[in-house]
Amino acid sequence: MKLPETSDTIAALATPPGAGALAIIRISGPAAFSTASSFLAPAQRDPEHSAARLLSVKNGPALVDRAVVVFFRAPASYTGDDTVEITCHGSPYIIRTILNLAVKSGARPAEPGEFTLRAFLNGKMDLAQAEAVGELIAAGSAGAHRAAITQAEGGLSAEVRGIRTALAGLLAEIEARLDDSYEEIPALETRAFARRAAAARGKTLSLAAGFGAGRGIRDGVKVVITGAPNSGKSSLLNALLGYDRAMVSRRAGTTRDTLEASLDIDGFSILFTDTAGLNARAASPLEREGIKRAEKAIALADTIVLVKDASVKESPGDRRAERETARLALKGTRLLRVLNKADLLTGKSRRAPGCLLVSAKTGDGLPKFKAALVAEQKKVFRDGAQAVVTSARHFAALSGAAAELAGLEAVLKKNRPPLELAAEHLRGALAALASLLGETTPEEVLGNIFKNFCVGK
Ligand SMILES: Nc1nc2c(ncn2[C@@H]2O[C@H](COP(=O)(O)OP(=O)(O)OP(=O)(O)O)[C@@H](O)[C@H]2O)c(=O)[nH]1
Ligand SMILES: [Mg+2]
Repeated sequence: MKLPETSDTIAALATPPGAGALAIIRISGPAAFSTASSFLAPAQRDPEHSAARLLSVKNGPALVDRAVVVFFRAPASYTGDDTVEITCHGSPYIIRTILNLAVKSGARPAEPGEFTLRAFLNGKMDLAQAEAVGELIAAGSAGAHRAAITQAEGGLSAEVRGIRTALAGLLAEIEARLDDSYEEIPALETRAFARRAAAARGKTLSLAAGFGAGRGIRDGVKVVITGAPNSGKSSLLNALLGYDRAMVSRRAGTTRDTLEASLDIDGFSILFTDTAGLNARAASPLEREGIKRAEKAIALADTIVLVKDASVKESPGDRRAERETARLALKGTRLLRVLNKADLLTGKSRRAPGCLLVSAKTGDGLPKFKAALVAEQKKVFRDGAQAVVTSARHFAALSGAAAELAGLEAVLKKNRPPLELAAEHLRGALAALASLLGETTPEEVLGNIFKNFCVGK
């Protein structure tokens, strides 16, 4: 995808479409002031920077609206170019008229994310920060918001820059020796050098490791509830939600289709999927189809909750569910084993180390279970991380850098390490980090990032 032209003037509605009390229209680019002035009265020849003015919007002689207008002079604006923000009444007719007036006097309708793209290209923010703007708007939970605002404020970028500074220092030391044909500089202290490289790799890996939980923080943690028929999966979902979302019955094979429901637990968004019990002897085609859907859901889960009935001995169904889960789950999927129906336990209670004991009926054990569902997400924040990696692009860049650094460490272990090769690995790691910050990112990738933004941002 080609990036849009950046030297012209763009206009767009920044607030959601439809009627509202107020709407904000943004115009940005070299001709933003003259474009806006062409339909504002009194005329604003030399508008004051960042001051709000109540002005008339005129379509020829006709009054369209009275609007609050703020002029931001480059570079002190969101985009870095001259920008005008018009707060008008939120009538679709007024909005359309103002946008038409702007286009008539030379602006063009903005593409999605184009204001933020310009902010990035003008150096107002790096790419990780620009991406965080989109995430901030989309954030639907306290956790997603916290990750996004930290990244927008430059938290992730600062960590990455810290690693980069360390690597640039290492590279300078090697390059000095490569250039030193008279061998005036003492030989490289390989051990100390390798220790510093290892420290940088450690930091890179620990940032990347946050991605497992970070993706769940941003998009919601996908939790799939599975287990043998009748173990109480649907009852457990209902108990967690606090209302009767799923049908429950004494008969095995009640749930057929997968059923989704979301819940906010401690500021993290959890997307539950209740599924048909994994029944080896599924009698009807409907139940078999349900199991197929359950299997699909399991393969997409971040966390699998495997429910067993605590009131009976472990059944072949339980064992089958264990096997199927192990077979279907992707590597890295978290497995939480839950023993349900704790209220029915008698003296000879079923022992199951590593299982959470709960009762969907009485609610016993549910607080602990809920805490376990968000434990990984909570840990990321608790570890004092300044930044959480929530984007696959950032994860890939960090993993790439870490791989180069692993290569560097292998080179340094050699007897008389070849410095050219060490420098190559360092350059590779630096390039990966630069791509995260958007310094070397190809247009194609930029285009893909910004096209997912809303128009007007
Ligand atoms: N005493 C007790 N009964 C429970 C508990 N949880 C579920 N049940 C009962 O167990 C039976 C099965 O519950 P469901 O929630 O339908 O079980 P399920 O695993 O969704 O079953 P399928 O959808 O058929 O696979 C119902 O009669 C529930 O009332 C519990 O914690 N305690
Ligand atoms: Mg069910």
